[in-house]
Amino acid sequence: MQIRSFEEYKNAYELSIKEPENFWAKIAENFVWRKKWDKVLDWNFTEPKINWFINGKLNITENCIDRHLPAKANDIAFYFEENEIGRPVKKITYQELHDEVCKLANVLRSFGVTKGDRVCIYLPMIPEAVYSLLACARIGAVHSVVFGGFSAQSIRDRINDSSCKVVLTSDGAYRGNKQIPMKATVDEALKDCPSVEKVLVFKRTGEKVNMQSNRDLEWDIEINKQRSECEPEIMDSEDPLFILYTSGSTGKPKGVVHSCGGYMVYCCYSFINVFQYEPEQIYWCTADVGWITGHSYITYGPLLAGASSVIFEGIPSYPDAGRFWNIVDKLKVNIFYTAPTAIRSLEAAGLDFVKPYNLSSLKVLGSVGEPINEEAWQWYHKNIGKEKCPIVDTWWQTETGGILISPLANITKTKPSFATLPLPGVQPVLVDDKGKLIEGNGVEGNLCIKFPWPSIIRTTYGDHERCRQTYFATYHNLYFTGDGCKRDEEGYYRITGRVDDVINVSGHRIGTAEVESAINEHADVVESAVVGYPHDIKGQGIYAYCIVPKTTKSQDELRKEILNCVNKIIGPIARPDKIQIVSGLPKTRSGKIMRRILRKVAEGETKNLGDVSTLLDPLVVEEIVKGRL
Ligand code: 7RM
Repeated sequence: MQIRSFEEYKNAYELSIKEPENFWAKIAENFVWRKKWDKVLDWNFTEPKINWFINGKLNITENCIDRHLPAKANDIAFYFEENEIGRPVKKITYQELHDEVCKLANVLRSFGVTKGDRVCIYLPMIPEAVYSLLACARIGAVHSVVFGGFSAQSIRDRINDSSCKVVLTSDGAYRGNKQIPMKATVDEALKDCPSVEKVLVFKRTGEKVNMQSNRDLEWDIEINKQRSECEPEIMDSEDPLFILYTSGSTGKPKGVVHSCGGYMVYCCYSFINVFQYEPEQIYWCTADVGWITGHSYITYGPLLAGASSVIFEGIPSYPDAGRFWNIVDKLKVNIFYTAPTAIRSLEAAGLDFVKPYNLSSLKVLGSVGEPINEEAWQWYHKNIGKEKCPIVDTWWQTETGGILISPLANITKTKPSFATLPLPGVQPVLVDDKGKLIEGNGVEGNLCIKFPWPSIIRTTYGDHERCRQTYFATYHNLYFTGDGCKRDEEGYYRITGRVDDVINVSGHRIGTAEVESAINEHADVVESAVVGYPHDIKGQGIYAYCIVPKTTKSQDELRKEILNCVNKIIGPIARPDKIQIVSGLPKTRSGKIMRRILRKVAEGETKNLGDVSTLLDPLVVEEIVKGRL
């Protein structure tokens, strides 16, 4: 399964294109299947229908845990570093992981959760979050994790969209010097969630919470009633494993659905190859399980590979900007995987926060979530990797399930800000806006993938048509990523960012339409338009233009209220950085907002705004330029 040289990479790549079924069958043979598949792949991108390892039977947790026990029962699966500095690290062996996951799976079964039922997970970054995903997978329940930065209303929408039966949460969360309520937020969400029967509450902060009788139960009490053995549910390759909601250019977030077999195979294969993980190494991905990175490269990938990894509860800036490096030193981390936004903020804090720590254990550095600018790349390379660690700039998406374009550590020659080359089995193409293939090198276009890989999105929960529309209808017979991309003279790929109305704030995907509709909930706002603009630390910031024709409030008051609206409807992660009150928006005669102009103004451009001749009222632009923030 592991590629060891560039030569081997090229051979594997070639084989994966010529004989994809043989290629993936060979890799899939490394896993425990209760029944082998009859056929490797059946697909079309028109419906779309994508089936991998057809009629294969498995349980992913058996592959993540049980199969490692004979050799690794006492090896560390996770090191847990708490939010508070100076605490001893908590070690969780594979045997302990097995026992905890089984007990929790049995609790879920005792609640009447069975194969196919949906379970919502809203937890801080603690080992119980990882146990929760695995406990669901153990019994064939479909997990739907909601990131802790989302509001009660967002939780409610997600729970209702997939009618979750159970919610797994905690009393509160520690995040830096803040204590954040979790259960209270869930209570608020559940005021209108008829499908929810039980809520299991983990005690983390010890804060007082309301417990509704017959619905809410204490984690420890329930766990202690259960045995630490739990027969895994036998799943079909194409049974859903999880739903994860993600934002797009229109409407409410979509529930991206991944299935068991293909996801397992690709997750493990990509983890081992991109990071070149070697037994005994310590791996740390700083993501949150609320995002796809936390699913694929904190939970499933590393466990499938039998790795030892770090779970960190806190944030990079607490108690100071040296925290990441303190942990790397303390735990002798070998592979470190984080987001460009974190790198930029730690760079801004200065080298005094890096110098005290011994980072010589580091062998490989990773980046994910957004384009990494050259300056951040160089800083990371020089000051963290001491110019001896390759940086794997990993491009992928919630919908792709795993890393698609990335260097393989120490194998692929890296190039700052390039995700470099596709993994075996991945066939990227660039197309122009009409869908015409752009061939050759030294070109730029919309990034599509023309052949399925095992962990490709299967559907969007409850609405297959939306999946087709969003990803497979833009360009015939291609999966469309929504990203723009360059292919340089060497054939290396460089992702330039979204070409749709999605903004990437600190690596978090936010739909401008969603923010607009949250802002429009404010009684005095009649219309708004939201765009992204370059932000030194976050990558992109959120710039909102709001029309507020009649109001008795001051601009400051309005801004505060608009922020509260977004906070309440989506959550703090979607709060605009800038809010400009305007009297009109630049529209074409057919009523379309010209976002191109708004983006330019938000970027700070005041003169070359392009063609404004189709505008209904060109004076609007003058006003906007004058009032820009
Ligand atoms: C893993 C994740 C996906 C979007 C994607 C891109 C952007 C992610 C990179 C990147 C440039 C990268 N999933 N993106 N990784 N852009 N270089 N290495 O982030 O679904 O939350 O976001 O993120 O725009 O489409 S995600």
